[in-house]
Amino acid sequence: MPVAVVCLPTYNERENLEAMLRALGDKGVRVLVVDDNSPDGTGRLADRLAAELDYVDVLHRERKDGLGPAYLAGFRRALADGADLVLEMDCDFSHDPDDVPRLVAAAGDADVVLGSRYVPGGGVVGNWGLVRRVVSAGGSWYARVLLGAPVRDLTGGFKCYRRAVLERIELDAIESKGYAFQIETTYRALRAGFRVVEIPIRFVDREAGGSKMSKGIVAEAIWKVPALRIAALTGRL
Ligand SMILES: Nc1nc2c(ncn2[C@@H]2O[C@H](COP(=O)(O)OP(=O)(O)OP(=O)(O)O)[C@@H](O)[C@H]2O)c(=O)[nH]1
Ligand SMILES: [Mg+2]
Repeated sequence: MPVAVVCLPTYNERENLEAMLRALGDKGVRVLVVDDNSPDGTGRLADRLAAELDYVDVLHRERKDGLGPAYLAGFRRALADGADLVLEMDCDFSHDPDDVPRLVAAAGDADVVLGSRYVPGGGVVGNWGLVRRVVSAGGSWYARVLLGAPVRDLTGGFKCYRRAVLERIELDAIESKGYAFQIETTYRALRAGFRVVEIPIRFVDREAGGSKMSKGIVAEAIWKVPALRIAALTGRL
């Protein structure tokens, strides 16, 4: 059995964390909570749960610094701890813990597995407004066209990487923080020749806790995508 570590970034997820950790308990994975010193005490709750649940570890960071840096810190820790597979997942139940074994299984045959909303069988469920839907679907379309990447869902954050991918894609060079982080990691994997597959997921809008989406995250993705393309065309990526 490969050692699979789910990196679970949290910022003010007190209402979701315990249920999420317990739901992951029978999935055959370890969980690494990466908390950015959440003002709501998520980090303390994570420590308490880690003391009880032997499959849970916690990485504390000093301040909120965006999803990308939190994931990079989590990836490095997971690799150092011997992970064969490293997963990304949100803590707000938008990603269904029951889908985790499907991502892990699909990694038997692929280097990167993307939980995808935009392949047949996938979708967005719940009360996402028109703006969120257009930003999400439009963002994936924009990135796919500009990068020429044969991937339908480039902005999703439910992913599974084989260890070799994270060892190869120059984590130190990644500065993206939001959606752009998801685009950049998948694009780097494709550029390095890794096999990327998409499996359908149903993405559910969060019910508890607040969104950390911001205009800055969208703006970063808008300029970062052409910047990535230029870096690739000029041999820097
Ligand atoms: N450690 C850390 N986690 C973060 C940060 N920003 C967001 N997260 C976590 O990353 C996951 C995804 O963030 P969300 O707020 O759900 O962002 P989103 O999914 O784009 O937006 P909504 O779900 O629509 O609100 C959640 O588990 C958040 O708690 C951050 O700066 N640091
Ligand atoms: Mg979310």
